[in-house]
Amino acid sequence: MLWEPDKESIQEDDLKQLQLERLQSTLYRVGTHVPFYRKKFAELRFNHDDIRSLDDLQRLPFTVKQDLRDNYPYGLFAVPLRDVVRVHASSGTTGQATVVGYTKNDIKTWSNLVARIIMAAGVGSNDVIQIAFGYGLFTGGFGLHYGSELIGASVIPISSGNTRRQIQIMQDFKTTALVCTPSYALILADTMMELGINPNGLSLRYGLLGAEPWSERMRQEINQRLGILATDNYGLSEVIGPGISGECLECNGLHINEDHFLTEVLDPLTLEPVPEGEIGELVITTLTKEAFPMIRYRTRDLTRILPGTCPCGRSFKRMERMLGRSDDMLIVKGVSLFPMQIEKALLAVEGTKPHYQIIVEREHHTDRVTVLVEVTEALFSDQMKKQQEIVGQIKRRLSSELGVGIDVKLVEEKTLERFEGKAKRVIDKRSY
Ligand code: DLL
Repeated sequence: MLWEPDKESIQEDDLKQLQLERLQSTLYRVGTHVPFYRKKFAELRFNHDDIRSLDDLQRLPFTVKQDLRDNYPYGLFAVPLRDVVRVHASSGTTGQATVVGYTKNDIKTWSNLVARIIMAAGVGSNDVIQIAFGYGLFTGGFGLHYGSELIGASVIPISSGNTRRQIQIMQDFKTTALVCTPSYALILADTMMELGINPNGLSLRYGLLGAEPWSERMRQEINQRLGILATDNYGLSEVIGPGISGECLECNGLHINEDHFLTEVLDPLTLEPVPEGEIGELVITTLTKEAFPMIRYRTRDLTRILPGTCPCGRSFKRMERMLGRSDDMLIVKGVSLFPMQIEKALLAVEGTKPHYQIIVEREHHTDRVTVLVEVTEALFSDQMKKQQEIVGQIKRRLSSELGVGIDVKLVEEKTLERFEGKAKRVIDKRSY
């Protein structure tokens, strides 16, 4: 089902025209109301009227996270604070927090976009949606909440944490759709097992998972263990929060809400567009936001645009599930690799669990990577020989897929840290 069928199946020419008009008005808005952009445009001798085609986008400056920090808290807002009805912020774990704002219209737009994502994931007005994302400055809880209410579903705003209570509520309130991070979905599955609760006895049917990278193998495990159909959805607070892109039931890439966001995939080093279909950094320009428009925001997230059309009827192009962030890229003996590639290789070996940690250390100017991975109880208590065999298998797979040697250690189930929000996979012990 499509939430806005006309808009979600728009023809390419109409979409391009709409994007151009919306881009022109966004540029007018920021050029007039945001000193940061006014200054940048003046430096480039750029006037918002200069945009004649979407290709002219490449003349525009980039916006990066540091620009948000430098303009903390409200410097990049394009409306006076009296028109702002909501503020969210990023946690600031890697630096100063960044603040974003929404007008009444922005909240409407946002709810609508999230409603599209929810419907694309198979969920509708008859569903009971349990939102286990944090409510607060993080955009996950409120973003999914407003979209869920808009489609007329019954919403349980339980927020994150308290896993046993989550399960109790799931049983009592007959939750049909779960909203959380993929890693938290696995914590729920583990806890159900500990409590002797069979997920098939619950009413759960769908999982709308996002906010962190995960692999196809992890999806299969979640689907199988919780008896659900899990889909991926993507977003970031600087751009709007959730609602930028999401998978339909084909589970083959995330449809981008292209009538509201212009996307580019660029080489993170040269900042030139990568050839069609190749992996690069996603750069997003908002087309309809009022309070906090973003021009060419460098997400640092790496993906590629998938070729072809989707049988679901949506005409919006699809991005592949995120490979990781360019900041998370590890360089080991000159080879660049991403945590997601490691996850893929690990989970392809029988007996491994989707709980792992990547430890990076620096020895004699070279990065050394050790992967700790949980394995099934049976395997862990098995003979040394069997364990060595598995380690060998994983190492061979990592080395053939990544082209570099990585140390592997098997650990007992439930020994690695669990996360109620986004999982932290990489522990970087390098001192620069
Ligand atoms: O995580 C927004 C969100 C909430 C998306 C709920 C989906 C569901 P931030 O906290 O600003 O916003 O973090 C954004 O998280 O740049 C990605 O690196 C990562 N991320 C978000 N969704 C996905 C995903 C929210 N589906 C950052 N796959 C982004 C991989 C994701 N990474």
